[in-house]
Amino acid sequence: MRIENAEVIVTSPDRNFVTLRLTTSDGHVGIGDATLNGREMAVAAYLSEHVVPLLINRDAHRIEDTWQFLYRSAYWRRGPVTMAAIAAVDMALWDIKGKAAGMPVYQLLGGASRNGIRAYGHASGRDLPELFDSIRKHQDLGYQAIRVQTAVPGLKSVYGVAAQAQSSGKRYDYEPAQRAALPAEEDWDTRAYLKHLPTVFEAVRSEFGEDLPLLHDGHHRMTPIQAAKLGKALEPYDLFWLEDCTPAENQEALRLVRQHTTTPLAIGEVFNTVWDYQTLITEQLIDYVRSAVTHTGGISPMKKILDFAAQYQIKSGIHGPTDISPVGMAAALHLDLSIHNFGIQEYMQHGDATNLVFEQSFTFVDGYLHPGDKPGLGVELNVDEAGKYPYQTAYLPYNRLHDGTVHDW
Ligand code: EZ4
Ligand code: CO
Repeated sequence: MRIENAEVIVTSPDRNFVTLRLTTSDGHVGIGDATLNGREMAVAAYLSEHVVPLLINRDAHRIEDTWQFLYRSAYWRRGPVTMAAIAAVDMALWDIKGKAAGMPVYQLLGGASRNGIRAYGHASGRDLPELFDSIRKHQDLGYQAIRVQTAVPGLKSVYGVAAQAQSSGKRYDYEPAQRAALPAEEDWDTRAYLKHLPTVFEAVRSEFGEDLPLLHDGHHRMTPIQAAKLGKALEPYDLFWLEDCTPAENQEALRLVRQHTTTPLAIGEVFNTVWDYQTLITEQLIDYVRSAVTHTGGISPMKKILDFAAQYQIKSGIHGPTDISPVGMAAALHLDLSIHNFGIQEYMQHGDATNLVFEQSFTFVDGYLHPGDKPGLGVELNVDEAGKYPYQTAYLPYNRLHDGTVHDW
């Protein structure tokens, strides 16, 4: 089974997506997600200029060999652009293998280890009534675990809070990079945030009770000692996890955080290889691995990272914002269903236009996702529909402190 054709398709239904589409000599079509939010065209060029020519005539069954070839033959290793490009190839080859075998990918990974995949959704609000309303809306959609993000008094706009105004006047859902020629500037004040956030969790617990699993994302904005302080302050509210509390490049930072708090820690959405987790996993400094399959080289290396993590009782919390396409989401779901150390899956729902471009067979019922039983990944790209939405320049926002210093967003 030879790879006969490889195409890179960039489409922008609700936001930009990069998809690799492979066709084999016997007519199987496989797709993989290569979307890197705000840097999409770099991955598209990496694929079309440097990877596509290497794929033609390769044996489509040799997933591991192709992965090692693309990783090692480039000489230059790691990095989000490279690893997203390799991820797309890996996913597309798993999709093809599943179709050739007549099995969903999770069966090829060892079969189901559970009946369904518990997902968490993103609730947010500028004030408590808006936040409570958002939590209730997510519960109505079936979510049984909820991430809580709120505005901070004195700050104009903060990551994770929906319905803030953006320059175009359109609703800004914080998550798609904004379609504009330049990135939006937001403001930040860690002291104000640390003071405010525990009061929000106090209010949410008294409104919704002690049973609802709650999560929070610090989005890399704290120093280790600030993160330690927040982890301690949130202990009474029994979080499922505190995510990305410090900039993730410095693994040693988590030692200090860990010494001070029993709030479970999740990290890694900006990571792209197992090496980014080496200290975190072997020293048991985290509880959940946050990588996206799309940004970590695909299903093959992600399974290895999660198997490594399992030896240390660390579980999965695979990244699933809307900048992961439905293809990358399906890849995550096949892994989630098959591995033993599944923790939780992030699931933000895509918009209607995206759902027409990517025909999906995964389901979300009563808070639980399932990848479905179609052979392969179970997502098909509608090329005609994709063609209606050309790429649009879009950037993620960035932060400045009150004195004008650039800060982590
Ligand atoms: O900001 O994926 O946990 N989810 C997140 C996401 C990230 C986006 C950046 O592209 O932190 O919302
Ligand atoms: Co996050």
